[in-house]
Amino acid sequence: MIITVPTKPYSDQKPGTSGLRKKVPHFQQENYAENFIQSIFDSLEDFKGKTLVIGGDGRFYNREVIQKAIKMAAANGFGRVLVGQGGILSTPAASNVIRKYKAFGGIILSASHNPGGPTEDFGIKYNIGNGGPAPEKITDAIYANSKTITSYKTVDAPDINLDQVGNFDLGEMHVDVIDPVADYAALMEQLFDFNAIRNMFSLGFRMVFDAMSAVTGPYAKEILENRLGAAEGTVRNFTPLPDFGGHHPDPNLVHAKELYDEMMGHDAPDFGAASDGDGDRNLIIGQGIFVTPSDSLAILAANASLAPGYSNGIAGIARSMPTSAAADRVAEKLKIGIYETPTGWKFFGNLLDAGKVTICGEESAGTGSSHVREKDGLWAVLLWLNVLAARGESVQEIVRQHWAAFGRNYYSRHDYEEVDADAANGLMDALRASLPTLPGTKIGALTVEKADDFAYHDPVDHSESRKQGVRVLFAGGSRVVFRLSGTGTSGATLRVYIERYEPDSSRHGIETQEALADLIAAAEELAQIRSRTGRDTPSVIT
Ligand code: G16
Repeated sequence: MIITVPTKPYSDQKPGTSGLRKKVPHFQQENYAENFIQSIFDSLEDFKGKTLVIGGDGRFYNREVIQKAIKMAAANGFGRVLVGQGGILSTPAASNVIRKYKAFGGIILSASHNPGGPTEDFGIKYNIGNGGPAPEKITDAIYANSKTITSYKTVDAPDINLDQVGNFDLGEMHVDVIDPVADYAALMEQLFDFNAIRNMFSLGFRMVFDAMSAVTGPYAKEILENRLGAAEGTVRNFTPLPDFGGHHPDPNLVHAKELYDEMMGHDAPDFGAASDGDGDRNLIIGQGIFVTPSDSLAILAANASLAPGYSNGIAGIARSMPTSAAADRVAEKLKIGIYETPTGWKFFGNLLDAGKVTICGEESAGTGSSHVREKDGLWAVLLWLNVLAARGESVQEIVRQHWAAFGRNYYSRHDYEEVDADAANGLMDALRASLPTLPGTKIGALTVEKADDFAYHDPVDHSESRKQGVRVLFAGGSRVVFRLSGTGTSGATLRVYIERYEPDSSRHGIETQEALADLIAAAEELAQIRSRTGRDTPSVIT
């Protein structure tokens, strides 16, 4: 019953920062998803008879592609597929299942924080046996295969019933439909002091978690309300919807504005948090204070040993280059390694596998640890809860004390979305061309000390990744970074990352955009954003 279906290649299946992301109608083109999945399988070796994990964030088209992927896995010779009930597995839960059951790898269907629905976004990515996103060597091979593919293999069989936990046979292959939450919740119980957190809730600690009608709903309900005793109603928007209720499931200050406003208002709960479409990003807000992802990484790293899973300390910290240097100061104090990688969680995998780092984070609302090989939204929320329970202080107190001890890295990201791709590339080319002449240049009161295009040499496999973002570093430790997003699905998104280090605690109460005003002006002068993109203001400021 294995059938070989002739197909023609598509030229645009190059995986981006995190897999292939396109609009749903694009994925619905004839054989588009099948071509990409076959190209993944054709890039892998020695998987016959082995296990593949399949799951997704429940967005529109998830179920259809899961059925295709299961049948293609059977035809290509996998021995077993583990698939989440309802086709659901959050990205960190999928990473955990791959690791726990020693699977060969996994296919995760998600476009993360991008909107979902019949005309919105969809995505497919492949994770390797360590549970993490495939490294560039594999994504390059997938792209190469997608350009020459002539056929794909599938089986002629009815769809698997995804709605019930159970076992099925599909030809020679076994399919296990598994509870998507159980293994993940068990892992969280091992890492954190559930008794202390439960006790904090029982004493009246109030929290709001916005699951944004996306995949973390069932995980957060089970862990926060059922196991930790948070009041019913703590978890909002907990039913995963194929279109996320028409919202962007992006936990930032724009798309989680209601939560932000509530946390800034009178009688705010003690703690507010949210996660994204596929459950790997997080938003952390205390009463009257938003914690930037870069600060959250630094604070979690500094306090991790309060949680049982990290009580022996952490081996090192890794952050993506555009993430602020707040974590570097923690690493210095703890006398542990700090690694600066390109944007993309895949770059942390080698460092984690080699035991060089325990905690990783990115400015793009991602934090995680060696427990899986993906960033993990709910993990970050639980580590915060563990720290709050252990210290008995508010988020605001913990953040302010951290700044007083380490200095404050004022930080903001300005995004210009859906910019004309040629204009965005022209802007980056011009910046790159100006690099040699920038050092010594004065812009207002700022002097450029160094300027480069970030390149990464992986200390474990010695691979090189070039052109990962233009950095302009100013005397005194401030900087602006420019790069184009690798996750957008229409036009180009220019990201401008702005950072100033302020050691003086009497100057830690300034509004962020105000504290960064001269750097924001310098970014405009350096890149000519207005004239090149035709935009007066960023589309999103975080
Ligand atoms: C993905 C990657 C992250 C990256 C983020 C933003 O996150 O996994 O490592 O930081 O995209 O990338 P870019 O700046 O290229 O858009 P997610 O949550 O979308 O999977």
